[in-house]
Amino acid sequence: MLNLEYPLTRAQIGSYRKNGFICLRKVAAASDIAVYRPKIQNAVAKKLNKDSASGETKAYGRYFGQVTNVWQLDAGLQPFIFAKRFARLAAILMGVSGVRLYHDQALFKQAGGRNTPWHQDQFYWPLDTVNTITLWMPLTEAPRESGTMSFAAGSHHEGSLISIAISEDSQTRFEELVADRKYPIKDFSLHAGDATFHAGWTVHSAHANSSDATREVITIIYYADGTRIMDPDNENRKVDMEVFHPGQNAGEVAASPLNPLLYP
Ligand SMILES: O=C(O)CCC(=O)C(=O)O
Repeated sequence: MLNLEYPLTRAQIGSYRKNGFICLRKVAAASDIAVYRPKIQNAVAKKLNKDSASGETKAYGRYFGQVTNVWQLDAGLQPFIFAKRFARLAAILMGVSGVRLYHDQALFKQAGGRNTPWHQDQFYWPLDTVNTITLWMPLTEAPRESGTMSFAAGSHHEGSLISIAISEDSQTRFEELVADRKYPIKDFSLHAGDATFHAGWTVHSAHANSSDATREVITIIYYADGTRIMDPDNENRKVDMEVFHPGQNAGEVAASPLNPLLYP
């Protein structure tokens, strides 16, 4: 199923561009989840155990366990992370002819895990484009109370709204901004294999996990092929440039070996 095209209507594409997010059902089949979920779980368990044994702390540990680029930890995950079915959706929703992988992230929020504060992703990314998008897909049933995402509709049109990293401060400041600007807030209950897509500048957060199971999610982040690396103007962007575009410099087309062309 990963090579089959997912049909998108004009209305869905229009809705994504207007609102800065969309929820699509059955983006991955139950059979795909059955194959790749255990591999993602293994990658997460190995990496998080290793990090806690070495005393390494994760920046987002308060909100979720985060493991980046699972495709590098297990080559058996490449068919899933590199799936043309997913990358094509990213390209069509953004209206670009090709997309590259920025990185993937497994985001496992444990039962009882707190809400993910409001933020804008692109604050972290040294990418000189508005054409960035994240696929966020649960690997299990994901009712709202397990920690699904909330989106501020239309907020992506403004670009950077507050230059701030994800924190209790970003929660307070974006909460005020969302209320002031009266952005409608939308969230979804998802099934395994459903996905939301959101733009890099869409203001978003995620609910706390008040269920009794870990919220298992894989995200895949894409950007338009041909995008250049900007001069990193904050420490996060500098680190991301070094980690996700190794050996590359500002001004170059972002296309390191970690950024394969996934579509077309
Ligand atoms: O999964 C979460 O709790 C937050 C994820 C997020 O903010 C993102 O993928 O952009």
